[in-house]
Amino acid sequence: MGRLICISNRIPMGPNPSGGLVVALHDTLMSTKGIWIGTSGEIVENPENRLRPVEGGPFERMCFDLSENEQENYYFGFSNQVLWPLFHGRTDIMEIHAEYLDSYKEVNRRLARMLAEVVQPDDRIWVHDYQLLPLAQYLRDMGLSNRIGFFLHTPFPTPLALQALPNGTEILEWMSHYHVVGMQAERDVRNAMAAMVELGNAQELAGGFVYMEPRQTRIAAFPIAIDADEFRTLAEEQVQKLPAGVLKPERRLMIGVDRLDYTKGVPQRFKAFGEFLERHEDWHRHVSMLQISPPTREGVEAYDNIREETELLSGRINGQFADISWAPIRFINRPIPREVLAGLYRASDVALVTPLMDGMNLVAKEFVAAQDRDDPGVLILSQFAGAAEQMPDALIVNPHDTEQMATSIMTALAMPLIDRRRRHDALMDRLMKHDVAWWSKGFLTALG
Ligand code: GDG
Repeated sequence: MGRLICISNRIPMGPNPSGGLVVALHDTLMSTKGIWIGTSGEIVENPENRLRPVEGGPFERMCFDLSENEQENYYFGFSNQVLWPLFHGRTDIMEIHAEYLDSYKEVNRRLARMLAEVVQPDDRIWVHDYQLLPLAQYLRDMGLSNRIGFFLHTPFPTPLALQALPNGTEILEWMSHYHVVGMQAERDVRNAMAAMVELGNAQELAGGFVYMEPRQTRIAAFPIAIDADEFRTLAEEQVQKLPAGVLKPERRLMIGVDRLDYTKGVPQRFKAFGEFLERHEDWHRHVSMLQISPPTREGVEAYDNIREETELLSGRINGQFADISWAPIRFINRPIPREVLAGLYRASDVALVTPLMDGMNLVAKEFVAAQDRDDPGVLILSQFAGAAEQMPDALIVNPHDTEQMATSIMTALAMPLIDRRRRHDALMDRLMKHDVAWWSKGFLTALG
């Protein structure tokens, strides 16, 4: 059998992978013979039209550079100011410009040409995420007939939302060139299927297949996951090593971990905590929230705005409730090493995972995996995270409903051990069965 060629926008250049997609693919490639291809992260004046090998590492990697223009228009432009908001239900903040789309297509075409030089006839190709949707079509244009699959890490929009993008149906045509299109959740499969049929004149067939002349594609859910066993071991080791002062015996800890992104519902979470503190003066000084939010996509206006909004809110809540020995919110805008994160999850009593829309959300899974089975913490999870379909034993909340979230914080903090254990056992059971190996095996089996 040929190799597995995984392609994603970025590949990790350093030795310690972090981030959802990166960790999942790393684990997949460790167990399969394959190559990982993506951009290097370097911006150069005249990018070479050739993939170059990346030295070292446990498996083969190849990369290419982007020009400044491509970074602006393909990456920050069409990928992150059109597709990302569109796929997360934020059509109101899309920035539609013709040069964004042109560059998006051009980078994908350029990548297809470079790939055609290295792909062999029996290789299987696995394309990842919204930055690379047209890749299969351009590879087909170059005459490649390999098995090609696509996995979307974000949600898929409703047919109505898709119409906010001029020529949005082109996305459906791009998708039709893959043998398999993998989604995170059943809701995304339903949206994609509906869009194909209603807007793409396609025909739904049995077994999750859809026919768009002259090809058929399978659309199915493959919920991404983590190596729960490995993460639990890491958390067990690391909780011992947390620096003094992180934990206080008289104080409960709530944790939030999200890239600083407007989809993650951090303002809603802060407001709910403010509401909780209004309601429960007896909890002042006895609970604090640790919010870790490393910045991403800096320079894009919507990201500058979310940073300002969250800084303002956390400042206001701290100003209103803090006293000389306690501040309710610690808001950290830097990345924290993965192993420290694992220890922090385990040391926390409650996790707040409250996105307004999220493909899956691996933080929810990491938090559960990190818990001590004998004294587990409680997961508060948004109904709009893909993870909610698989994690009904979390406390499911609507992040727009501040009062309900404040009540859920109280429920979580007061939850008896027997209930915490019952919920945790149920969540952990599914995490162990449906781990990252199950995810990649499921997709690759479907790809054939
Ligand atoms: C996309 C989709 C989908 C976060 N802060 C730090 C840090 N992280 C790590 C977390 C987790 C990962 O980043 C975030 O993954 P998520 O799944 O929560 O969210 P996205 O980054 O938006 O990922 C998402 C995912 O792709 C996979 O398909 O689940 O829905 O949006 O692993 O732990 N890691 C370190 N320091 C930090 O400060 N080391």
